[in-house]
Amino acid sequence: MKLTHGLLALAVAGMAALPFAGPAVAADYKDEYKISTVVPAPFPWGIAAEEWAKLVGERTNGRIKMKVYPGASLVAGDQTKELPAMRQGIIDAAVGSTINWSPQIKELNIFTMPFLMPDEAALDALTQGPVGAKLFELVAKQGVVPLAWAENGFREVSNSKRPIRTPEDLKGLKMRVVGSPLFNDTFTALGANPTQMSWADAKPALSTGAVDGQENPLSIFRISNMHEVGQKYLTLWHYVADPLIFAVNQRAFDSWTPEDQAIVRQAALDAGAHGIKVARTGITAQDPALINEIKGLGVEVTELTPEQREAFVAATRGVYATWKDRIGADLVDMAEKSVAERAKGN
Ligand code: X2X
Repeated sequence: MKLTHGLLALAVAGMAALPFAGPAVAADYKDEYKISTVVPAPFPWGIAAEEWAKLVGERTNGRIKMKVYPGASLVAGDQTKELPAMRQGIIDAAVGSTINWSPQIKELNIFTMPFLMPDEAALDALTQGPVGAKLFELVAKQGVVPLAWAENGFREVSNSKRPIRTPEDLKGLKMRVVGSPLFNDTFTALGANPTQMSWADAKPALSTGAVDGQENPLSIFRISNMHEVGQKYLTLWHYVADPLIFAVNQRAFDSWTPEDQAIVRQAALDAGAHGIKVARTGITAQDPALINEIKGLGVEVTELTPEQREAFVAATRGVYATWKDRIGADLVDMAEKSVAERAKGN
């Protein structure tokens, strides 16, 4: 059948009008949105990302399909390239550690400031307070939309040589660290020999003895079976913690309807709350199940007295002062105030 010019024009106009006929149609959407993480479920981090994908799928009736790609596989294992890759749209979304994004956003080093956050309430005071709001502004400037926080956790130190009870015990130990030169400065100040390497390289380096030790949350220590690669000594010193940020590439986010944007944001908040709960299970004196499990694997766990911990604080004060300037004294002051107010129970 031959269409007259008039009819054809009508048909074209009709097609062009379609996207404006109502909320953006699912046909505008990608078949799949890729979420990058470093570790998969059952790590609390992977659980948080899987929960996000699941809730988004359910609540959008499948309009938005998200899939988790762990192992930083979308950036060939180089976890410190995750944020730029998301900015460029090579990956659509991520649940990323502040450590891994700190090469691009120096202010995220705030969570790596040695002994700034004494407990979970302090960590919450930062992420949920003015510091967290400021950091989300900075993340947004990178061309990605930050949505919610989750948690990798307080990072404890382990090694294959001896128990660590004093800074002297770290002397000469080769330590694997990642993401930020602040880690190098901290471990150097403590007399150790730090080496930057990705998570993908960490376990092989520990198993061959190329490095003696590492630092990571207890969930990572346990689930990745660090005891099998010689990590016989573990010290609970809670010196830093890395929260996780849920974020989406700006163009991907903008392509969704406001309704779907709200669903994705709320799903991130809900998945983050769930992930934080999982991340905090079993790692305290009141609820030591995970610590006991690790002890049961033959790992010698050292819990520092407040005096012993103070020696590590003292040894890293110079690093703290240097990095306060680098991060920005205003932001660090704001963080210290948030932590202090939390301590007063405000
Ligand atoms: O590489 C690590 O140590 C890990 C898994 O904790 C992070 O990605 C920050």
